[in-house]
Amino acid sequence: MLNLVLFGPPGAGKGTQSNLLIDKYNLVHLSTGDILRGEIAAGTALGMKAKTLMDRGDLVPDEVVIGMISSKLDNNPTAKGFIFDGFPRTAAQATALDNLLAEKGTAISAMLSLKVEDEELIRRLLERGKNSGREDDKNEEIIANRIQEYNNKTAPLKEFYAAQNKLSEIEGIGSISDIAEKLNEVIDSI
Ligand code: B4P
Repeated sequence: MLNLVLFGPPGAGKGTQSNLLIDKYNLVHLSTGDILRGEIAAGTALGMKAKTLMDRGDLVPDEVVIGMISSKLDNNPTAKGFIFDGFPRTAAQATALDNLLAEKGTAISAMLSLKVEDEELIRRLLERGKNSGREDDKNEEIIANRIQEYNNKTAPLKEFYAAQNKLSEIEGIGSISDIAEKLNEVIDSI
């Protein structure tokens, strides 16, 4: 199986690049952000609880997102592989993911980490916020909180995957197709 973690700060292009990779490599896309926004749109209890946190730019509790990923893995028994987009975001999530995949006799193949400077992240997210309807894209203070959550809780996961020899860092500034090409090169070398 080919199991990829697409990693990077908010607005780095994880969702954008995942959409290109799923077609090329025939993988199942698991975006915890998209799954949570689906719960909000459906008005579930989980969605309502997550909305307050997401609108502030805070992370949703580990047990919630780990449970969501666990059931998505169970629901896709014949997948050729997965792209984890926006997951894991904490050390507890990374350990849980390793355990869930080990139970299925597989593992993460690589972490692809997109590097983008803060000013460009803020520019992209405010631009998206003009049309996305996402509360967390609308104001700079909330975007700054998302970047801080990333730096405090998520960025250290690079070390977790580097220790397993699975980390590749890719420049995330440039055209979407140029970045996709660089990701393809790394994946083809796995
Ligand atoms: P996510 O949905 O994961 O969103 P993201 O970090 O905003 O986005 P991404 O990096 O995918 O950006 P995109 O490609 O869209 O998270 C949202 C919230 O959900 C979190 O804050 C948290 O509250 C919660 N959550 C999700 N997962 C969680 C977890 N595991 N644990 C706890 N909480 C969790 O790109 C952004 C914009 O840039 C787009 O408009 C795109 O068009 C543009 N863009 C992309 N590439 C570009 C390029 N090369 N050049 C110019 N623009 C580009």
